[in-house]
Amino acid sequence: MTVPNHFELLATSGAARTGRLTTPHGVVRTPAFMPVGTAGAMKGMHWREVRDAGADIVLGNTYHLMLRPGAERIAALGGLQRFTGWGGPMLTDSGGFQVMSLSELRKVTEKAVTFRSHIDGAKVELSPERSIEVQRLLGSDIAMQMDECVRLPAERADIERAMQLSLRWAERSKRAFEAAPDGYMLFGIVQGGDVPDLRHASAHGLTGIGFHGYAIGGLAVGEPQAVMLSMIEETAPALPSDRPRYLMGVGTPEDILEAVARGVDMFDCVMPTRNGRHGMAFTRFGQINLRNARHIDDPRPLDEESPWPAARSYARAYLHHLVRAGETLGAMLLSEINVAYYQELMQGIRDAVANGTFEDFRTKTRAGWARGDI
Ligand code: PRF
Repeated sequence: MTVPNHFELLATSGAARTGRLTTPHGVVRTPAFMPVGTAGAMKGMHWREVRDAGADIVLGNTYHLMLRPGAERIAALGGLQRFTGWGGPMLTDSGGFQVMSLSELRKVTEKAVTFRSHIDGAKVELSPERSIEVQRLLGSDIAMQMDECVRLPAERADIERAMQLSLRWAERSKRAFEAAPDGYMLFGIVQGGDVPDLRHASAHGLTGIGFHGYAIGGLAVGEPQAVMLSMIEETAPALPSDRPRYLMGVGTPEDILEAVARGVDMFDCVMPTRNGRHGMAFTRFGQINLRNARHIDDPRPLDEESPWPAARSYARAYLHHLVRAGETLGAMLLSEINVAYYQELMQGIRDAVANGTFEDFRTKTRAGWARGDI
């Protein structure tokens, strides 16, 4: 059975693309950056600010939400969009990746992963079928297949075993998803580490199964940026050009710009909010560490030309003070400033691709970051 396509490609500029992805809870403009609201909240931000910053879609996590408050409970309360008040499109990650990074005593078998909850130590089993069921209960607009991601560097044999297991889990995920209502989507995930032929085999296998969109997983897991970019170059052209491509867990503004240049349409990362909580600001002039003593008497805003009010109004001296004093407001302001900067970047990318001037935008944006904060 063919999988309906909810993605419309609007324009390309080189390998860069811009398009629209229509979900049950609204339209997503691509290239899109999804801020991460792991446990049903954007840390340090109101949903209103996330929306005003320009985000069309946010990411939630199966792993966290199934453990607390529980998928069946969220379903009874009207689904994740209603439960949280976000209301808009949501993509959920499938859980396997979070099990590997957060929980103890994990065991991977053909059938499922078993692990102990990082919250209360309870033993939990997560299979590809249960992951799809949880994501359906959450009401996720875009569900992800369960996969196994191997950290790099790794042996080819280990990368290959995890890639093949992920392909078998992709088939089971697709079968489990088949009864989903119209408009809801399931994405497959390419694995294969830093080995080109394994990347090709994974992309080919997933395309044969057929998904609404395709993610590139298993990158930004310890390899140099050049390896990540060359793996994207191997993988993106092997995926159907009429479907969205999503690079999971990436990254810095530079990573995003370079991945767009290689044909990627969607991204997620904790970086804008997490780094914001640690006193870092993302700007057109690169990253600025507000903890640094050089800001203590600086009356200038972070960027007087920013479209985001907090980035052009608060003095660097004040942000420095808030960060040093450990004030909650410092983390909140830097989180909104960073999420807004990421969205400003994505809007700039979308406009440039639509105008056919992406190369020029890429050069100028990189020059701004390289110029640094002066
Ligand atoms: N798989 C899943 N989620 C992920 C990844 C992956 O490979 C990554 C790797 N960067 C981040 N999040 N399911």
